[in-house]
Amino acid sequence: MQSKVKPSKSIVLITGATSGIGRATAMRLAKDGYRLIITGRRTVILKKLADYLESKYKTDCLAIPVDVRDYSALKNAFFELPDQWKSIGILVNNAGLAAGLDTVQEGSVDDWNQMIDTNIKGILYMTKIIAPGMIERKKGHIINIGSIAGKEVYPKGAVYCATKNAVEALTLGMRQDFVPYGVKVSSVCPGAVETEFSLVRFKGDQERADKVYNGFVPLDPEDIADVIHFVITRPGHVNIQDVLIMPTAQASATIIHRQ
Ligand code: NDP
Ligand code: 8X3
Repeated sequence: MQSKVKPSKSIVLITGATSGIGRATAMRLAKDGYRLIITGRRTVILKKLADYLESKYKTDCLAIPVDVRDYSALKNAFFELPDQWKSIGILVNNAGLAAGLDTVQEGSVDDWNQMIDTNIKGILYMTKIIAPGMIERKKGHIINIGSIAGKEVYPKGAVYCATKNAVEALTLGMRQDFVPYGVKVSSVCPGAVETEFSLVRFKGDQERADKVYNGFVPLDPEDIADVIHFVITRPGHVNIQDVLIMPTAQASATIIHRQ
């Protein structure tokens, strides 16, 4: 039976913590005393963040540089965790990206593979590795970062939107699979958040990335971190299934009121 008591602070594993939403979530949760495992591919940035969080918030933080597309590397990293880090209570499947903005007829196969492998398979790999421990302990919470792009499809975004639609389906499927074990599953789905997202999408073209956020106030990654914090701090009997968070100036994937 689930408890009505607020959950105690468990170990939180955040993928893609070197930037944006993942980084802000690590900061928010470290401030609240959670022990963190943070991942990402950029080793130096990741380790710097872990050191910063440990010194500023006096909490334990383990940095694991790894690519979520590499299932063997993930298994090596997470099956060999030191004992004190094994009981992961919360998994935030955040690592993800859009690569390019193109029609299907003009899109790049490499971009498609990168998005599909990171945004879909990355979530599956991480969950397959981490969920069994939660199921065994009959306690845990998986938060998948979806998007408005998982609820709508916009021009030139077919493949990115398909991956985020897949995140919606995976969240619902995991919910069905894990419900007998008391493991919660939630999705947190933002509209436009100003992070490195557009810089990555446009492959380093800063001018093009800046234009995405021109003339309106986008969400900050901290806005999403606050929501994730809310979602994971509900009492045992409450599962927030899905949250859609938009900038006030954004009414849909394509309707943004710019001044
Ligand atoms: P950022 O580009 O700022 O951050 C993305 C993070 O994902 C980085 O830490 C990056 O780390 C990590 N990452 C990317 N690819 C991999 C990989 N193969 N293996 C491991 N880590 C990886 O973008 P956001 O913070 O905006 O994006 C976070 C999530 O939010 C994504 O899933 C995105 O789709 C989603 N989202 C973003 C929105 C926005 O408007 N910004 C809106 C809706 C959803 P590193 O490069 O070090 O590996
Ligand atoms: C990111 C938001 O609208 O750029 O998922 O696809 S959008």
